[in-house]
Amino acid sequence: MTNADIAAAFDHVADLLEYQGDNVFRVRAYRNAARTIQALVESVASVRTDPSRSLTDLEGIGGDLATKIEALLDTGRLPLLDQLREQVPAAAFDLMRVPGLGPKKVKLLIDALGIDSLDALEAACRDGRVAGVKGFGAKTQAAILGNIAFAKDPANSRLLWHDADAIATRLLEWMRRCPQVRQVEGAGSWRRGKETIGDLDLVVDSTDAGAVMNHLEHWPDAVGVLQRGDTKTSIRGPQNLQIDLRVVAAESFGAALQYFTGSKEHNVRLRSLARERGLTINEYGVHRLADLSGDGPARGSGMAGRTEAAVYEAVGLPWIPPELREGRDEFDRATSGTLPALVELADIRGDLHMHTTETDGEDTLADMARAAVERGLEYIAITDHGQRVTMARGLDRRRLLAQWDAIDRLNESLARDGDPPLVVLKGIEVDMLEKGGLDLPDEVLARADWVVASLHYGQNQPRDRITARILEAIEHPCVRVIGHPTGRLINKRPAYDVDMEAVIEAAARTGTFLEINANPWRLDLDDVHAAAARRAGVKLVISTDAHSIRGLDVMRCGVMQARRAGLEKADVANTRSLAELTRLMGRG
Ligand code: DGT
Ligand code: CA
Ligand code: CA
Ligand code: ZN
Repeated sequence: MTNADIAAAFDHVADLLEYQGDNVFRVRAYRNAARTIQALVESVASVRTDPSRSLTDLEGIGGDLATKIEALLDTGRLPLLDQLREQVPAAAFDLMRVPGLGPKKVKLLIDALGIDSLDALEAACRDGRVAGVKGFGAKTQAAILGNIAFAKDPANSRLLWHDADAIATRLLEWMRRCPQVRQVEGAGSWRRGKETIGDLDLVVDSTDAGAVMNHLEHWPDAVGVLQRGDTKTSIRGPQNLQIDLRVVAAESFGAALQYFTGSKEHNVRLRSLARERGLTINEYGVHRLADLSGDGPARGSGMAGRTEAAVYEAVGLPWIPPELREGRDEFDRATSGTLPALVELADIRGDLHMHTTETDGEDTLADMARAAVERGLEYIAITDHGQRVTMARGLDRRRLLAQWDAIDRLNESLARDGDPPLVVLKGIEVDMLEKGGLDLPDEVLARADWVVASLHYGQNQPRDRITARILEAIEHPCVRVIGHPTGRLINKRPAYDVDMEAVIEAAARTGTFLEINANPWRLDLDDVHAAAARRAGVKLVISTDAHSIRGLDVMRCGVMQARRAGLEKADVANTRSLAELTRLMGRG
């Protein structure tokens, strides 16, 4: 049982309790516990076995939940979950995977129409029965139909990069402990930093494939062996992730790493470039076509293969960063010598979107500031929600001004002994209202250091309405950045319908920034849109949208998405010092 498995079990309990109409506090306790465990860096099992610690030290874990975690660790089962599964119709869980259908709505549908599967729900939408259920209507029915397609698409069941990365990091550490492993690297979509991962690919340099494959199969987190050959094996790891391992000789390691990093589209282009030069590339190396016998290239007999750089060099190219290997414009840029120097985590100097306990954050203003100092940030903006977000106790004028007073005092105390280690900007995340306009008055926004405008409500409106709302915010003189501009949640909710070309054009014209939200579920703008924004001259801001201290640590996910977009340091506004950023905002 990994942290993710335990978190999933608690989330499942929360869903089923909510379905049954159980006490909201009990439901919330399970959800909070799931969140805590999901975000924990160390494994719950190691906290439990550490004699100096207790599971109940973890935020939101009391005695009862600790007992349940122990049961899960010991037996892999949770009796409460088994009971609930018997009480709640099996289809309920499938139906809850449809974006926008929470436990309560699912119960209404099951009770009213006897729906017993996703297909049955789809049929009930098509013949208009859903629209007749109390609380639903024709519009909701149409939205559900669209979202069923989303839930059924296998593209929406891939693992988040952030989750796969946690697994990859542990696995690489384990593999490096194998004496027969000379080099090991992760490849595939994980290395390219794609936002979701289908399976994890590892390439190992060793002369003893058998020993290496045995070592992998004995990884404590391995769940089972899927198939095994002479030099490759596939196992199932945590969270149902498939792991593919290939073992090659040292002279082929670079070629194999290049090949299995992909993407397929990139490799196809690379091979056709090679052919134009009378060469051929495969996972063993680069060969001259003229040298080939009828049997194809002999393993390891090629002209390059030991390193990736040598493989690219053999076709007259510089080494191309994995994040760019999607078969887009990377070959044009490589041949013309204009490959970008990609932005790095270390370039980031500030974080301009985060929440506190004043709204839906878990940590206080002072705690967030302290955590930012610990992470070496030079400035942060506190951007709690505006009043429209009632679910998060959004700030009205009075509470916002009180928070800004608190920020003034905090900055004074940070600066008391000379140069402040951190400057806290007085910010706000305003909501773009359904009917247009923002949820706080202009005279208040004019006093902010930093305004993020986001669209959280009315996401089902038609394209022209959504676009008009966002354009209006972009034109607003106080709005500095558009937060998570498409609103998508990976695997959970599709983007709203927006004319991104118009948004980018307006952002470029007005000097408004666009956000790359670093939350692993969002990563919005995505790589393609962020690249388009850069081409149009828009500056991006990479922000964590942290709702807790540990939420600050997802910055690297946002930087990865920015790298996939080909962004350089200069394209990202929060790589600048605060003084430079202020100038860039046209306020210096
Ligand atoms: P994923 O696992 O769906 O997230 O995506 P990838 O890119 O990791 O794909 P995967 O695991 O199927 O294969 C890893 C890399 O190996 C892929 O990016 C390119 C290379 N590769 C695998 N199969 C083929 C193939 O049939 N043709 C070519 N050209 N390359 C392949
Ligand atoms: Ca893969
Ligand atoms: Ca694979
Ligand atoms: Zn936010």
